[in-house]
Amino acid sequence: LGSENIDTDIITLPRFILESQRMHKNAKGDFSMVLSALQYAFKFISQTIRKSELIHLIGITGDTNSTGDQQKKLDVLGDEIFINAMKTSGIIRVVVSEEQEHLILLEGNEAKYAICCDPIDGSSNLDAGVSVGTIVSIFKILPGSEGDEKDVLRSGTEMCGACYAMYGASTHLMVTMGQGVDGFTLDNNLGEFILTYPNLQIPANRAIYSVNEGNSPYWVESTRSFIESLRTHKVDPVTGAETKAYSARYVGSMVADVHRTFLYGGIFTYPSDKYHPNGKLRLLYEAFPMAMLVEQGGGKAVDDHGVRILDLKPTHIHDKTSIWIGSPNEVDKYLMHIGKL
Ligand code: AHM
Ligand code: MG
Repeated sequence: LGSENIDTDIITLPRFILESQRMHKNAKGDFSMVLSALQYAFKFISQTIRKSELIHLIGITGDTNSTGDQQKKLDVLGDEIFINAMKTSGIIRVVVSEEQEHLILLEGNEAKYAICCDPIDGSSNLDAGVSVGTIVSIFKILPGSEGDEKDVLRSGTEMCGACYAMYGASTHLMVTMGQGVDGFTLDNNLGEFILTYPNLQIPANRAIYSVNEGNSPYWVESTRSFIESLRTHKVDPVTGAETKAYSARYVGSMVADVHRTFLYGGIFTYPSDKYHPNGKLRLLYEAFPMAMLVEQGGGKAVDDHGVRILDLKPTHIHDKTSIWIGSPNEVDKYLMHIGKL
């Protein structure tokens, strides 16, 4: 590239945060401090994952986490990096992490925000170098609270923001503060996230479905028949018009599968089945943040019964839910199939 091709007026995440803050007259800059701590965590985890093989961090530790999964060394490290980064904010008092059985109170910080996170989601893919990510939901601490479970055991509609970072060929960061979704790409040389997807909108339709089809013998009938209908080549009996069967795509990292769905359209699901009666994904730090981001981008997210994900309310910090998420028209097809539309 000649120097004349270099864009010298890029929007970095700090600039974006400052400009958004100026547009909101009452903003005190608190949310900026939260985002700044988060982006530091994402950069640190991104760097650590990229050099993991070289510094022998792949492989299992032998311990299990709160939900019984085997922990990877990188899971442990990602969790540590994340929690320490939240301490630097000064205003995040509560942290819920997939890797910690109990909620963490950051006593030295003011009781203003609560963060729920999956520090490294999709970690079964790590040793193969396949994309993983960090998923985060953000709540404001309730008035009068010094920080405890009731600050996060709330409906998804009460979140004030959500984001995920995906550590793929590049590191992407998708953020919502409740007014649309903006996407950033990490420039490793500058060490900054650069605005690359302003006001991201999910395509309204796309013939792609994403599910672990290996679980199909254990699905309930409505899930089985719906996925079957997507796989069917259809011919209109009157017009003869043909509709091709959907394509299947499944990475096995929720962040990567939802990110692709966000950019290309389609539907991603982890439904309930015989062995996962409430699905597999966690409400507070997997389903909620992804549902808020996708809704803010014009998409939809519901559970097996057609209930809007953001209207659910956890009773325990590690609760799970089934989820159907993606393009509005694709999720509507599922809702029609189960008679909820
Ligand atoms: P993890 O948080 O332990 O990594 O598990 C969550 C992951 C999701 O990223 C992904 O959608 C799902 O598990 C894949 O599960 P499966 O291997 O059963 O298809
Ligand atoms: Mg996870």
